[in-house]
Amino acid sequence: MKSGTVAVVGRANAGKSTLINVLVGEKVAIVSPKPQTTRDRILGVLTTNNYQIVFEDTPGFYKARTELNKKMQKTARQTAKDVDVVLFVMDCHSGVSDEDLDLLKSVIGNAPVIVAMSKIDIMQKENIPLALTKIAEIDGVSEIIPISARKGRNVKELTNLIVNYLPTGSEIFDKNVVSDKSEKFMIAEIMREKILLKFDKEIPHGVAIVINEFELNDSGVYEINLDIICEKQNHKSILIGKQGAKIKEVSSFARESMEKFLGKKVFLTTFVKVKEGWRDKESLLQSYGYGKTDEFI
Ligand SMILES: Nc1nc2c(ncn2[C@@H]2O[C@H](COP(=O)(O)OP(=O)(O)OP(=O)(O)O)[C@@H](O)[C@H]2O)c(=O)[nH]1
Ligand SMILES: [Mg+2]
Repeated sequence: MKSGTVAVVGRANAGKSTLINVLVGEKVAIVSPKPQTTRDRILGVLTTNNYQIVFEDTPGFYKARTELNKKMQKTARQTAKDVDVVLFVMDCHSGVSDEDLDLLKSVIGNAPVIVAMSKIDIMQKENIPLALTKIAEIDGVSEIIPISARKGRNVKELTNLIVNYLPTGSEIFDKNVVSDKSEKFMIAEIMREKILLKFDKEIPHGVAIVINEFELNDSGVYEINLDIICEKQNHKSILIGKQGAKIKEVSSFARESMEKFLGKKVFLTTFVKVKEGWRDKESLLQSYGYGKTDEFI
């Protein structure tokens, strides 16, 4: 039996969470077309009779501005340190930039580094060899593999590559475990995912979700009550929309996903609240679950 941990790192929006969901075969992390979707380290676990791989999803590398951004960057950097393998996801569909290569160099350390060139389904075939060459020139890269999580291309091959680099050992998690996160966490994330999909990026980047109630009642229905915290009064008006139309629409969209995820009916109530500048306030960041700064040093 082989088992070990794999840090999945790369630029924001490279396709890390999409890839982990496909590798694990279940949705463990939310996905959106907007950069900075993932805010926490999320484990996705793949177990077979021969191996267990613990994938650690991370927030994508992005210019840090707010305290929340800085925490996210630390989470990613820290995760890349203490693992058996680093899986660097690089979206090469519009070419490989010097910045991509610098980021790649910055994660090269003791653990083997596998580069997954993502989104090859939207990449011009003739550009693949040049991208491969540029990456291969970086010292310390163990493997390079072009993949498409969306089309499932080379996903099995990537899994096999990873297994080659894992140490022999017993399972870290019980074989039925697919994630380290609770259902309650995923419910909050699903709400955030729908807000990411329905609003321009300034709004979702300033949103945090607080679950006040998450209970299965006697009739087998989940009663969920949550607050959508936003940063400004005008964001609140946008989130609510004319006569509450927007919040109704996004809540019903989220409820459907929550029902699918929980396999039960959901009764969802949502409130929009303003907490000015919460992304720069340590106490609020902590109360919304974004960890102490020094935890990640
Ligand atoms: N065409 C194509 N799009 C993809 C593929 N994988 C992911 N995407 C899209 O890329 C966007 C970003 O995907 P995510 O998985 O959220 O990216 P991420 O790297 O986790 O992003 P952050 O959490 O913000 O760092 C989404 O719109 C995905 O649907 C792929 O293989 N092909
Ligand atoms: Mg992500």
